[in-house]
Amino acid sequence: MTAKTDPSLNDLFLGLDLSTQGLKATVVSPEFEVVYEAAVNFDTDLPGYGTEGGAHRHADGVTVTSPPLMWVESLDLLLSRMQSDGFDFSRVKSISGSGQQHGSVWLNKSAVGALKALDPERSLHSQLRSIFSVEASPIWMDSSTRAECDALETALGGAQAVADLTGSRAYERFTGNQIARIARLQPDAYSETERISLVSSFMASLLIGDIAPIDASDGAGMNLMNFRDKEWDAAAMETTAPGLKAKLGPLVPSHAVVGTIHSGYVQRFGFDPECLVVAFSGDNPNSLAGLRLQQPGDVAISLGTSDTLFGSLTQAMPSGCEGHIFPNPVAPEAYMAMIVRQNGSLARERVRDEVAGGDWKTFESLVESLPPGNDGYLGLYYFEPEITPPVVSPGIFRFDSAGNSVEAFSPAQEARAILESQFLSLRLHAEQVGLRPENLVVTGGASVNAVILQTLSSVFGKDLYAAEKSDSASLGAAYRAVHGFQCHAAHDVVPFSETMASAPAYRKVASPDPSAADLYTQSLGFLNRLEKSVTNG
Ligand code: 5FX
Repeated sequence: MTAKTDPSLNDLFLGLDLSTQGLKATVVSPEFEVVYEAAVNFDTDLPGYGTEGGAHRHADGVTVTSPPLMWVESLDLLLSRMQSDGFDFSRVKSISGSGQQHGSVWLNKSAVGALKALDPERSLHSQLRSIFSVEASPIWMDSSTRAECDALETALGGAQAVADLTGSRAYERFTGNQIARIARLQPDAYSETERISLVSSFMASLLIGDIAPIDASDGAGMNLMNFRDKEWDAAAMETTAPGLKAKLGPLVPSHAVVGTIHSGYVQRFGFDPECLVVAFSGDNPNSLAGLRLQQPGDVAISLGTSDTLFGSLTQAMPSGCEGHIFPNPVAPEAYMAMIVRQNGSLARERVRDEVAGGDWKTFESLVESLPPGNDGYLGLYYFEPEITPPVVSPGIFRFDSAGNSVEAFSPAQEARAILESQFLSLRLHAEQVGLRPENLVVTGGASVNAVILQTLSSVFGKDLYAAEKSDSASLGAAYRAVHGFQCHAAHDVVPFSETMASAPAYRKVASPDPSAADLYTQSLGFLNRLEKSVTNG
């Protein structure tokens, strides 16, 4: 890195993450030390909006929305809290951010004027309450658009064709399908809409006081963008809604600077007037940066309510059945692929409760009492409908080594079976979208459990490293703020590995059992056949 692009020691970089449940700030120093954090919880800090988990679940059981004005007010509240803490905004060189993917913010003709005219003497939400043409923003949990997904796949030549074009088959939560539904059901609101932002680009808009462009990584979560050339696709747009291109505006690379902070924040909070705002992006692309996945083969597994696996790759293999391909937010020539398994921690905890009375130590002893491979017994545990592989009707399916159905497992077989089948399934589907981990990082709540880590490492046949912080999206936004700042100074794309060169190394938490590696590799085909026999994919 040239000295010109290096930040000075006094500088700070701010990452914001607007998740489903709240808004979080993470501030890092140029050495990547987290020096400050603050958060707002939508339900408890802004109870007037009446959200549960940050969202409104509608009576039809499929529509899920959030009020965009709540997101505006949360920014006011977060910055005010930082001010009360004595946070020195003048040291912030750049800001970037993360937003829950797929959600949309619908702005009417008054929005640009209101954003430009922000008055530091008044709260943001009092000035921006009438800029929305749709006051309930559909978010990623919404699954009301099956008809629109079918229409898109029919128009473009099927699920694989949509995936080949946009990186994912048509998904209910993807923004284009949400737009198609609103355009059909609320035509007046659609025609009053001047611009449609993503949650991420909307938050950047609040900071620059103008409409910020959508970045290509989050743009790929819309089923509207050609994920290879990073341009809106004319056929997808035409099928989705009339005159859509003008309402979406341009796309920019994720490292692009989209503006400087609006003067209202300079006057009210003491920001440096030259503080840069780097394009905001989706939470998963930000997590990729937050977990420092820098080269093909770097893969992260987040063990949470749902288990997510994502990584960087150069050859994209979009699938009409599963997974998503997005442009990589920190390496414009590369991609990221992502697999989501709905039955994650809650499924593990449910089996633990049944076989070990809720005690992890007992569960661990049960798993360890049987050899890797479970003597050929394999179980598939879908307590909830599953995304990968697609399972509509929940159920549990147990098999012996010949693939015959088995009524029940012993507690030890059950304990080992759930871990092995979950992790084998992650590996199988990752390989099917071209992700073959070389360096494996684990994060999320379950990443403190030794037997889970050991099994994960053995199933993938790789050493396993742990990220020290679990909120990788806001941390990734702060890292991207540094990266965008450096790219801007260099007038070029600075390799993210150079940006992160001085970041501390990860801690190794497990090594694979050498006796198990071949066994697990051979089990992948068996698992694939069993999954296909019980799923819809
Ligand atoms: C990704 O495709 C998702 O729908 C979720 O991970 C959301 O981004 C959560 F915010």
